[in-house]
Amino acid sequence: MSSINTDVVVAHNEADNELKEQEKYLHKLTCCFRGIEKPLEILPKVDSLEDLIAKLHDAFSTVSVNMYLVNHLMLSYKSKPSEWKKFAKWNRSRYTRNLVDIGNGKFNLLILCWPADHGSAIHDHADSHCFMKLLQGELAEVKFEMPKTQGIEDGPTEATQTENFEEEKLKETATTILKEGDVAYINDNIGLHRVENRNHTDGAVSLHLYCPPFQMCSVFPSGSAKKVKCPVTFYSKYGVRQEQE
Ligand code: 2CO
Ligand code: FE2
Repeated sequence: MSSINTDVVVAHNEADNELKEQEKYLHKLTCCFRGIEKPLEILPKVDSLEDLIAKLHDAFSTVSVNMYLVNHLMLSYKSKPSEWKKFAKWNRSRYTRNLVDIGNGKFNLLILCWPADHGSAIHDHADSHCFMKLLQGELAEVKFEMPKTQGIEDGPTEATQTENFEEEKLKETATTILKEGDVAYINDNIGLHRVENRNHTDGAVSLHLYCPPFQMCSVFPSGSAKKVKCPVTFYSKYGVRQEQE
Protein backbone atom coordinates (compact mmCIF):
# COMPACT_ATOMS: atom_id res chain seq x y z
CA MET A 1 0.00 0.00 0.00
CA SER A 2 1.39 3.39 -0.93
CA SER A 3 1.34 6.24 1.55
CA ILE A 4 1.65 9.97 1.17
CA ASN A 5 4.04 11.91 3.34
CA THR A 6 1.67 14.70 4.41
CA ASP A 7 4.53 16.81 5.82
CA VAL A 8 6.10 16.94 2.36
CA VAL A 9 2.76 17.86 0.71
CA VAL A 10 2.13 20.64 3.25
CA ALA A 11 5.67 21.98 2.77
CA HIS A 12 5.18 22.03 -1.03
CA ASN A 13 1.85 23.85 -0.71
CA GLU A 14 3.38 26.40 1.63
CA ALA A 15 6.27 26.99 -0.80
CA ASP A 16 3.78 27.38 -3.71
CA ASN A 17 1.69 29.85 -1.71
CA GLU A 18 4.77 31.85 -0.73
CA LEU A 19 5.83 32.01 -4.39
CA LYS A 20 2.36 33.21 -5.44
CA GLU A 21 2.29 35.80 -2.65
CA GLN A 22 5.69 37.06 -3.68
CA GLU A 23 4.70 37.23 -7.35
CA LYS A 24 1.70 39.41 -6.44
CA TYR A 25 3.88 41.57 -4.21
CA LEU A 26 6.53 42.05 -6.91
CA HIS A 27 3.95 42.90 -9.60
CA LYS A 28 2.48 45.54 -7.25
CA LEU A 29 5.88 47.15 -6.68
CA THR A 30 6.16 48.01 -10.39
CA CYS A 31 3.71 50.87 -9.72
CA CYS A 32 6.29 52.87 -7.80
CA PHE A 33 9.83 51.55 -8.18
CA ARG A 34 11.80 53.55 -10.76
CA GLY A 35 15.41 52.36 -10.42
CA ILE A 36 18.55 53.97 -9.01
CA GLU A 37 21.64 55.18 -10.86
CA LYS A 38 24.43 54.54 -8.35
CA PRO A 39 25.22 51.85 -5.78
CA LEU A 40 24.32 52.83 -2.21
CA GLU A 41 27.27 53.36 0.19
CA ILE A 42 25.67 51.60 3.16
CA LEU A 43 24.80 48.37 1.32
CA PRO A 44 27.13 45.35 0.89
CA LYS A 45 29.62 45.23 -1.99
CA VAL A 46 29.66 42.42 -4.56
CA ASP A 47 32.92 40.51 -5.21
CA SER A 48 32.06 38.24 -8.11
CA LEU A 49 29.21 36.83 -10.22
CA GLU A 50 28.93 33.96 -7.73
CA ASP A 51 28.70 36.47 -4.87
CA LEU A 52 26.08 38.48 -6.79
CA ILE A 53 23.94 35.35 -7.24
CA ALA A 54 24.29 34.42 -3.53
CA LYS A 55 23.35 37.94 -2.40
CA LEU A 56 20.38 38.01 -4.80
CA HIS A 57 19.14 34.69 -3.36
CA ASP A 58 19.35 36.32 0.09
CA ALA A 59 17.50 39.43 -1.10
CA PHE A 60 14.66 37.25 -2.43
CA SER A 61 14.54 34.88 0.56
CA THR A 62 11.55 36.68 2.14
CA VAL A 63 8.16 37.55 0.64
CA SER A 64 8.90 41.27 0.77
CA VAL A 65 11.86 42.27 -1.36
CA ASN A 66 13.89 45.46 -1.20
CA MET A 67 14.12 46.55 -4.85
CA TYR A 68 16.73 49.19 -3.95
CA LEU A 69 18.96 46.39 -2.66
CA VAL A 70 18.40 44.35 -5.84
CA ASN A 71 19.24 47.40 -7.99
CA HIS A 72 22.27 48.16 -5.79
CA LEU A 73 23.59 44.59 -6.15
CA MET A 74 23.24 44.72 -9.94
CA LEU A 75 25.11 48.05 -9.99
CA SER A 76 27.84 46.78 -7.64
CA TYR A 77 28.93 43.80 -9.74
CA LYS A 78 32.11 44.60 -11.70
CA SER A 79 32.07 42.71 -14.98
CA LYS A 80 34.75 40.02 -15.27
CA PRO A 81 34.47 38.14 -18.58
CA SER A 82 36.21 35.08 -17.07
CA GLU A 83 33.20 34.73 -14.73
CA TRP A 84 30.44 34.95 -17.34
CA LYS A 85 32.09 33.75 -20.57
CA LYS A 86 30.77 30.21 -20.18
CA PHE A 87 27.19 31.50 -20.28
CA ALA A 88 27.65 33.79 -23.28
CA LYS A 89 26.55 31.70 -26.29
CA TRP A 90 26.30 33.62 -29.56
CA ASN A 91 24.25 33.34 -32.71
CA ARG A 92 25.52 35.58 -35.48
CA SER A 93 22.05 36.44 -36.82
CA ARG A 94 20.13 37.39 -33.65
CA TYR A 95 20.47 38.17 -29.97
CA THR A 96 20.50 35.18 -27.62
CA ARG A 97 19.00 34.71 -24.14
CA ASN A 98 21.15 32.51 -21.91
CA LEU A 99 19.90 31.36 -18.52
CA VAL A 100 22.37 31.77 -15.64
CA ASP A 101 20.21 31.21 -12.55
CA ILE A 102 16.54 30.63 -11.72
CA GLY A 103 16.67 32.20 -8.25
CA ASN A 104 14.48 29.58 -6.55
CA GLY A 105 11.71 30.51 -9.00
CA LYS A 106 11.55 34.07 -7.62
CA PHE A 107 13.70 35.82 -10.20
CA ASN A 108 15.86 34.83 -13.12
CA LEU A 109 19.26 35.98 -14.22
CA LEU A 110 20.16 35.89 -17.91
CA ILE A 111 23.09 36.82 -20.08
CA LEU A 112 22.11 38.28 -23.44
CA CYS A 113 24.56 38.35 -26.35
CA TRP A 114 23.93 41.05 -28.95
CA PRO A 115 25.80 40.68 -32.27
CA ALA A 116 26.89 43.85 -34.08
CA ASP A 117 23.96 45.65 -35.77
CA HIS A 118 21.31 43.52 -34.03
CA GLY A 119 18.56 44.43 -31.59
CA SER A 120 15.20 43.45 -30.17
CA ALA A 121 11.67 44.28 -31.27
CA ILE A 122 9.72 46.78 -29.16
CA HIS A 123 8.41 44.77 -26.21
CA ASP A 124 6.96 44.82 -22.71
CA HIS A 125 8.09 42.85 -19.64
CA ALA A 126 4.90 41.01 -18.61
CA ASP A 127 4.38 43.25 -15.58
CA SER A 128 7.75 42.19 -14.13
CA HIS A 129 10.78 44.26 -13.11
CA CYS A 130 13.62 44.29 -15.64
CA PHE A 131 17.19 45.23 -14.70
CA MET A 132 19.71 45.28 -17.53
CA LYS A 133 23.44 45.66 -16.80
CA LEU A 134 26.05 46.17 -19.51
CA LEU A 135 28.86 43.66 -19.14
CA GLN A 136 30.64 44.41 -22.40
CA GLY A 137 30.22 46.86 -25.28
CA GLU A 138 27.46 49.43 -25.66
CA LEU A 139 23.69 49.21 -26.16
CA ALA A 140 21.07 51.79 -27.03
CA GLU A 141 17.78 51.58 -25.15
CA VAL A 142 14.88 53.32 -26.91
CA LYS A 143 11.84 53.79 -24.68
CA PHE A 144 8.19 54.17 -25.73
CA GLU A 145 5.00 55.09 -23.95
CA MET A 146 2.72 52.19 -23.14
CA PRO A 147 -0.23 52.58 -25.57
CA LYS A 148 -3.53 53.47 -23.89
CA THR A 149 -5.49 50.75 -25.69
CA GLN A 150 -4.79 47.84 -23.40
CA GLY A 151 -6.04 44.30 -23.07
CA ILE A 152 -7.39 43.92 -26.58
CA GLU A 153 -4.61 41.97 -28.19
CA ASP A 154 -7.11 39.28 -29.29
CA GLY A 155 -8.56 41.94 -31.59
CA PRO A 156 -11.66 44.08 -31.52
CA THR A 157 -14.49 42.79 -33.71
CA GLU A 158 -15.33 45.93 -35.72
CA ALA A 159 -13.12 46.73 -38.70
CA THR A 160 -12.95 50.47 -37.94
CA GLN A 161 -11.75 49.78 -34.42
CA THR A 162 -9.02 47.53 -35.75
CA GLU A 163 -7.80 50.24 -38.10
CA ASN A 164 -7.59 52.87 -35.35
CA PHE A 165 -5.94 50.44 -33.03
CA GLU A 166 -3.28 49.54 -35.60
CA GLU A 167 -2.70 53.17 -36.53
CA GLU A 168 -1.84 54.30 -33.01
CA LYS A 169 1.89 54.82 -33.47
CA LEU A 170 3.90 54.19 -30.30
CA LYS A 171 5.30 57.40 -28.85
CA GLU A 172 9.08 57.38 -28.42
CA THR A 173 10.07 58.99 -25.11
CA ALA A 174 13.84 58.61 -24.63
CA THR A 175 17.03 57.03 -25.93
CA THR A 176 19.82 56.08 -23.54
CA ILE A 177 23.25 54.81 -24.49
CA LEU A 178 24.29 52.21 -21.95
CA LYS A 179 27.99 51.64 -21.34
CA GLU A 180 29.85 48.93 -19.44
CA GLY A 181 28.75 48.91 -15.79
CA ASP A 182 25.50 50.85 -16.36
CA VAL A 183 22.21 49.35 -15.17
CA ALA A 184 18.95 50.27 -16.91
CA TYR A 185 15.62 49.60 -15.24
CA ILE A 186 12.17 49.30 -16.81
CA ASN A 187 8.73 47.92 -16.07
CA ASP A 188 5.38 48.17 -17.89
CA ASN A 189 4.34 51.23 -15.84
CA ILE A 190 7.40 53.07 -17.15
CA GLY A 191 6.73 51.89 -20.69
CA LEU A 192 8.10 49.72 -23.49
CA HIS A 193 11.55 49.52 -24.96
CA ARG A 194 13.66 48.33 -27.84
CA VAL A 195 17.33 47.49 -27.30
CA GLU A 196 19.90 47.81 -30.08
CA ASN A 197 23.57 47.14 -30.57
CA ARG A 198 24.36 49.97 -32.98
CA ASN A 199 28.02 49.09 -33.28
CA HIS A 200 28.84 47.72 -36.75
CA THR A 201 31.73 45.49 -35.67
CA ASP A 202 31.61 44.63 -31.94
CA GLY A 203 29.14 42.50 -30.04
CA ALA A 204 27.67 43.53 -26.68
CA VAL A 205 26.84 41.44 -23.60
CA SER A 206 24.28 42.30 -20.92
CA LEU A 207 23.15 40.75 -17.64
CA HIS A 208 19.38 40.78 -17.01
CA LEU A 209 17.38 40.18 -13.87
CA TYR A 210 13.63 39.66 -14.22
CA CYS A 211 11.36 39.39 -11.22
CA PRO A 212 9.05 37.63 -11.09
CA PRO A 213 10.32 35.47 -13.98
CA PHE A 214 8.00 35.33 -17.00
CA GLN A 215 7.41 32.91 -19.89
CA MET A 216 5.51 35.22 -22.26
CA CYS A 217 5.76 38.89 -23.15
CA SER A 218 4.21 41.15 -25.80
CA VAL A 219 6.02 42.52 -28.83
CA PHE A 220 4.90 45.45 -30.98
CA PRO A 221 6.42 44.46 -34.34
CA SER A 222 4.99 47.28 -36.46
CA GLY A 223 5.75 50.09 -34.02
CA SER A 224 2.01 50.54 -33.53
CA ALA A 225 -0.21 49.65 -30.57
CA LYS A 226 -0.95 46.26 -32.09
CA LYS A 227 0.77 43.75 -29.88
CA VAL A 228 1.51 40.07 -30.29
CA LYS A 229 2.08 37.61 -27.44
CA CYS A 230 5.42 35.85 -27.67
CA PRO A 231 6.95 33.05 -25.62
CA VAL A 232 10.43 33.85 -24.32
CA THR A 233 12.96 31.07 -24.79
CA PHE A 234 16.49 30.23 -23.72
CA TYR A 235 19.29 29.70 -26.22
CA SER A 236 21.32 28.03 -23.47
CA LYS A 237 20.81 27.07 -19.85
CA TYR A 238 23.68 27.05 -17.34
CA GLY A 239 26.18 27.18 -20.19
CA VAL A 240 24.59 24.33 -22.15
CA ARG A 241 23.06 25.05 -25.57
CA GLN A 242 19.33 24.15 -25.81
CA GLU A 243 18.87 22.43 -29.15
CA GLN A 244 15.09 22.96 -29.36
CA GLU A 245 15.41 26.74 -29.74
N1 2CO B 1 13.60 41.98 -22.46
C1 2CO B 1 14.34 41.40 -23.55
C2 2CO B 1 14.47 39.90 -23.38
O1 2CO B 1 14.41 39.41 -22.26
C3 2CO B 1 15.71 41.96 -23.69
S1 2CO B 1 15.72 43.73 -23.77
O2 2CO B 1 16.15 44.17 -22.27
O3 2CO B 1 15.24 44.06 -21.31
O4 2CO B 1 14.63 39.20 -24.38
FE1 FE2 C 1 13.53 44.18 -22.52
